[in-house]
Amino acid sequence: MMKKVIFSMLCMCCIFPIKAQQAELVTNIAARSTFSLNGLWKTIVDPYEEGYYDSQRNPIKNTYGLDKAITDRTTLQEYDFATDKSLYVPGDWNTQRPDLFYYEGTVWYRKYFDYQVKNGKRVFLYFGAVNYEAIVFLNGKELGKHIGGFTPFNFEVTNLLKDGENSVVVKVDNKRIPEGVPTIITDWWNYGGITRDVKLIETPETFIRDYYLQLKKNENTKIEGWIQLDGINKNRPVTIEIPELKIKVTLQSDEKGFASFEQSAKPTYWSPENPKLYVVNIASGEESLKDEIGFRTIETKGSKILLNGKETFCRGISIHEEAPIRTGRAYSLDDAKILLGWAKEMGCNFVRLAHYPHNEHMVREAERLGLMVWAEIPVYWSIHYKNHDTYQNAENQLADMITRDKNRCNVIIWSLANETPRNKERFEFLSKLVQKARSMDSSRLISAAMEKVEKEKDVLTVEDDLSQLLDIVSFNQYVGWYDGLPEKCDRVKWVFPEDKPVFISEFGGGALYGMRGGMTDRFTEDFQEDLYKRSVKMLDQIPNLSGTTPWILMDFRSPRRLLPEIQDGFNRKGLISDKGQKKKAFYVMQKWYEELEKRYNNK
Ligand code: GCB
Repeated sequence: MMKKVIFSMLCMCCIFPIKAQQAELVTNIAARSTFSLNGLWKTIVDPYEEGYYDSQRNPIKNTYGLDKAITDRTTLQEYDFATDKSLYVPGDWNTQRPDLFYYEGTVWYRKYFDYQVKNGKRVFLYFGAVNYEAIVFLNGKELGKHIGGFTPFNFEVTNLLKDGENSVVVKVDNKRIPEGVPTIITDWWNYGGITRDVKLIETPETFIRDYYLQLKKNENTKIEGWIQLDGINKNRPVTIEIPELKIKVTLQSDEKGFASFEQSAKPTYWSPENPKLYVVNIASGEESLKDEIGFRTIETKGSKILLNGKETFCRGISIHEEAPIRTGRAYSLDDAKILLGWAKEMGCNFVRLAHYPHNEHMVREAERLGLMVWAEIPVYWSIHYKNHDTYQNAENQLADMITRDKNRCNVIIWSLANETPRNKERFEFLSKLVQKARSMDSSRLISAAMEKVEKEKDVLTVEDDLSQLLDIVSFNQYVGWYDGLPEKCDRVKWVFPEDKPVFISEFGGGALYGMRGGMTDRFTEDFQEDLYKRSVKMLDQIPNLSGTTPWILMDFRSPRRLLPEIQDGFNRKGLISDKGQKKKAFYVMQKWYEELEKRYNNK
């Protein structure tokens, strides 16, 4: 088990990074033998970080991570997990306890679990996500730290687990920091906590840690892939089987546990109309992992996006990872089913999972439902472009997102940033991220949500050097909301010098469900409906337009939205309210997407 050294290096022929801060990421958790640590955890709210630092802010020896119990009353100890309150995991703390609604800082989590140590097994402690910084202890030993609120991480704990009762403690800190990714200002709620599943993963001593299997770019009659084993006995046979395609390949991994292959195949392509997935079995030694994998091609040609060689229009919607109806951070398959079910009802074939990697249920369920995905990292607004650690943090989040989701054929776009101000440092920062994304995955499209400019009165365009590095010209625009009134949509002209697909990654405006009024009365459903009608007409005039993801599917909590009785802490640009009620504009999109579907089917 490696820990605490923060560096990354390239691993053999595969270009996926090894991060030594934690053990390298174990993927496809759903297919593995796991032991859930979800449920109630004991917690201590620790705004001054008493449990970790002394008064001079030096780490203390007697940290809460040691999980000491008060056994006799002569002991002076000023914390006690046993008698303190609990929180449910997975889940944000803000919506579980009224006293934590606005809380930003440290909360300690502690869970006891019984475990039976098994010979010949390795064990990893896995977290789907913790927002924002996690320091993890097992049986009093500090395992390491993870930074970034939306990506998974794991530590090997094989030699630290005890037979019988074990204690895991996590110091979770969601304080916003200027050099963080994201930085201190975002337009979403900074939900704190262990927000996704926690598991122990059991593996054989040598096991299949990761693998890649997709259609080969530009050679769509071949499936290519690689397998990465982890353990002492790495040099051994690995079998890949796709029974429905009658494929069975046996490879010999090299001394580093790596094996790659290419195989001719004629799979039925995955598409929104037919989201075909194939059962894939990968086996080595005593282990066998099952996945469901789809095959498709994705490319751009001039101003078109081609899916399986056919021009496609991405009929999308932006979605935050916000729980439907109950509000709070979404994490479950049920949440995913509701959110994506609404997208399907709107007529979508595409979703933008904004503004950070969503939980794995969202991506996998979207794949089953035939929804293409734009996946993104929280390089949002004004982060610290000159700061090397900020860059490394962003790159780690990107690498972890790609590592987790690289086998999901529905992910067609990795997006690297949202509305970042144009300047030299930002360009260098994002150029490096583009290179990183392409080096890890050259098969998908790379994008970023840029901003529009008005180059002369009513003439709109995108003027951003970054777009030369991207596969599509994607940008957010709020003509009719932040920029004038909806009638402005009727008179503007859009021009795009580059021959690339144009993608509008945000547009829209706010409305409180049920609030009615004139068409120019802000926050009424009538205003929002009119804005959508005019926006759709305007967008229909853009010849290169290849997709849109209006902002946003559902109202979501944001501390920046303070208008009493209307916003009350919610960004109201949802086409659906936080209680699940559809606003009038929802049906404008539904109608337009129905027309677009027909139009593109007839091409
Ligand atoms: C944007 C941001 C998004 C905001 C939205 C808004 O441009 O990308 O995060 O929530 O506008 O509602 O202002």
